[in-house]
Amino acid sequence: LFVEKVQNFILGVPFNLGAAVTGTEFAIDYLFGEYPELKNVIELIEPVREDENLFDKRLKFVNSVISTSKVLAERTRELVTSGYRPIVVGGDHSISLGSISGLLAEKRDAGVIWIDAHADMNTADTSPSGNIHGMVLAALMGHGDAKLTRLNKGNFLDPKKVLLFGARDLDPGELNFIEKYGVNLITHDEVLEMGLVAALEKAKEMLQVEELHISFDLDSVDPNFAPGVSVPVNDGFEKEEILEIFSILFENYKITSVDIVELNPLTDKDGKSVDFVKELIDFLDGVGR
Ligand code: EXY
Ligand code: MN
Ligand code: MN
Ligand code: MN
Repeated sequence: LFVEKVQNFILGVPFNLGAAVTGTEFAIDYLFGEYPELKNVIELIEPVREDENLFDKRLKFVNSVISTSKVLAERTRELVTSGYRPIVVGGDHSISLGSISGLLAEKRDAGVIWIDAHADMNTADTSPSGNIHGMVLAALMGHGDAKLTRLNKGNFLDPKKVLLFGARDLDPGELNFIEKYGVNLITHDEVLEMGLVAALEKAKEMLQVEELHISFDLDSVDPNFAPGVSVPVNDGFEKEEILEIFSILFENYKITSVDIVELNPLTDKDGKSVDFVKELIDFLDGVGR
């Protein structure tokens, strides 16, 4: 059986305005500084700074978030159409509005596994911060402010094709959303109870799709092992567990695309986080052939 060999194509998106804290805009420079060889393999998507004259505290930097995601969506779609597997390295999690919108334009039935301490499922009405990186998954499912939801032109994610994996800090509005729309959820506590392999078996039962996008937020890792993130939460996965999760997902699904987001150089210690991002890129490079 000829197995289609998908070639990875890495995009770097130095962006922080979805997080409204500084740091993730320097993540790609940080990565290049530690690993200069990556300069030859990562194509940059430059952030687009828009006038935020009507600065909306409920949707911080929404114009820049949308404009940057539009550029990323077009490039992601081009790469998927040309048979590549885009690996999108951020930058804060709001950029997934671009990567996943671009994917869905081409692969309408793809599912999404959201490996994250958070759900990123707030709307402008429920968000405690107004930071759009905490709203992006709700928007991709068609919920929230029209400025965010209209980007993927009605190609909304079906909640049944979304799985939150490893969540350990959910807001009340997000819990309501998960209940109301039937979003699949396996919390970090459940993973601890069941064990990782059993949890991934459950994930396979919940997420009945052929093609899968992995949206990996570095804050899903325990901050002791990856402190370099914008919104750290105690406890979390070990780095080896993340590699095991990726391995099993590649066995169980056709992985169309991957996000690796929220690397923040300003909070990293001894290069722990940037080293893990490199380890993950090397893993993907091996499996992508
Ligand atoms: N749930 C909180 C909020 O909506 O502001 C924190 C979100 C953090 C988002 C990071 C990217 O995962
Ligand atoms: Mn996130
Ligand atoms: Mn997070
Ligand atoms: Mn743990």
